[in-house]
Amino acid sequence: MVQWTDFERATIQNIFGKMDYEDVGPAAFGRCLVVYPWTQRYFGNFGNLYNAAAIQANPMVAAHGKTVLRGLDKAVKNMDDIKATYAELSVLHSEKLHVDPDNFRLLADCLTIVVASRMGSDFTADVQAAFQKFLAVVVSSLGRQYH
Ligand code: HNI
Repeated sequence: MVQWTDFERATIQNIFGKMDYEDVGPAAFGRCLVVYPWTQRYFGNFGNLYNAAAIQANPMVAAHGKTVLRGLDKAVKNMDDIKATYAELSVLHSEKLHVDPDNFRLLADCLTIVVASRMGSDFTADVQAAFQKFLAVVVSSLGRQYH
């Protein structure tokens, strides 16, 4: 079971409490599709993903970016049992969507970059440490039902 310090808890709540999902979700997911183009293979029904401009303008990308953040919201609200919270979502990504679990980390890294860019100098090393720890637990929990 993961232990969280008061600082880590407060930092995660604060980041997500202030986050503009409409901005950060599409930006992070879109960035992942651009930087790691093989992740596009799971979104064959999303229409035009031809280049970075098309990806950032694609409404399905924007909608899915927000869906991912709403998924992360569940982990924020259940920080003491992220593993159980994500059991079903892990099965979905593994058995139904067949998403390579290595990709979870790539999306998490893109999210870190977008959050850092939005927070500017407030994204201190301590804040980054808490955020990356949270995302590492998310990534590990999402990969849990793979075998
Ligand atoms: Ni992911 C659907 C959460 C990473 C491919 N994904 C979802 C849904 C949530 C979700 C929530 C909606 C489930 C439902 O409909 O019941 N995904 C998350 C989270 C992460 C993540 C929290 C990591 C931080 N997903 C990824 C990655 C990929 C991915 C890295 C592929 C590269 N996800 C999918 C696909 C779907 C999906 C594909 C179905 C999309 C659709 O609309 O059909």
